[in-house]
Amino acid sequence: MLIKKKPTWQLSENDVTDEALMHSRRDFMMMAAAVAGASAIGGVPLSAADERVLKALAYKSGANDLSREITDRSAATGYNNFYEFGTGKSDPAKNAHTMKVSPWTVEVEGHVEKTGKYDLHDLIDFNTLEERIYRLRCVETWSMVVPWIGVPLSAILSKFNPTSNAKFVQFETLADPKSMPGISSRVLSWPYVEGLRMDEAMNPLTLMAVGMYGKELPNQNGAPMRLVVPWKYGYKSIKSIVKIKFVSKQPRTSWGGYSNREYGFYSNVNPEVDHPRWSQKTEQRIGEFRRRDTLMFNGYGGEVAELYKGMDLRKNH
Ligand SMILES: Nc1nc2c(c(=O)[nH]1)N[C@H]1C(S)=C(S)[C@@H](COP(=O)(O)O)O[C@H]1N2
Ligand SMILES: [Mo]
Repeated sequence: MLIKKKPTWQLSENDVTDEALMHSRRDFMMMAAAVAGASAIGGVPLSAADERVLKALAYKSGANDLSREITDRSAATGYNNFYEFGTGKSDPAKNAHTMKVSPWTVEVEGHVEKTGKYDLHDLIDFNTLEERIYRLRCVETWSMVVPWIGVPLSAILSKFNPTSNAKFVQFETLADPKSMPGISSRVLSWPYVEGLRMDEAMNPLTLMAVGMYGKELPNQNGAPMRLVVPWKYGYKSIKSIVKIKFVSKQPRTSWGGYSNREYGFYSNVNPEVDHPRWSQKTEQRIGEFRRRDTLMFNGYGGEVAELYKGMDLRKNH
């Protein structure tokens, strides 16, 4: 008999809702409801529309191991990698407010039937937002646990009807020299690009996030939409996406261009494969002093190990 394992982000049915958390999240829920066209909710508590959004977000806290380990919001929004705004960890929080995130247009190209330019709200159904508590692990050995809000990437990609030639998908970040002081530096190639194999992109764990901690994404975390690919190193989770391109060959990535030896295309979290400049066996949660053992696939092996069956994970690092 095939026993389907419960995904790690799915919380059990009898979890209790935490009132306090729920209230701090009202702003975002209201925004989501407003986007969904329910304009009559202003100030009226728990209208039908409000309730619907609340249900869609399915807030259940204190439920699994990860929710007990949630990183302080101030750490997750104040210690960032977003090189377009500088290479220092506090640069993005300082500089990213200059990026204009509304309106936001995304260009869809390549091997799909429905290429074109889409508004953010055509891509994401704000009625179906989910909260998922995921670990994020930077290649630089720090990690954090964040309550992300978003939709499965598969729900977005399938809208465009990919053809059988679409084997990989490439994503591109906004590159605006006026609002992004970091792109005058040649540290990476701009625009920032990343890619996934089609089956990785369609895996139910892969999330297109529009919010975190019950609110819209702060600019420094990749507003208005960014990927979260929890079994891969953080740099695969590309921010502020303006282009999605369906391609037949493994696409170029910005970090691969920086050093292919250090940053492979797959970039699965793997304690057994050292980064050329440091060991990846342990990691440190932001805000903790002790080091933890790094988990294969960042702890999501039950859901994704299958994708790499038969591949040499040292070669395909
Ligand atoms: N466009 C863009 N996306 C990016 C980056 C970047 O520099 N530019 N940095 C990546 C890296 S290295 C990490 S670890 C994560 C960090 O996400 P966070 O700042 O939300 O923690 O974003 C990733 N996405
Ligand atoms: Mo990173």
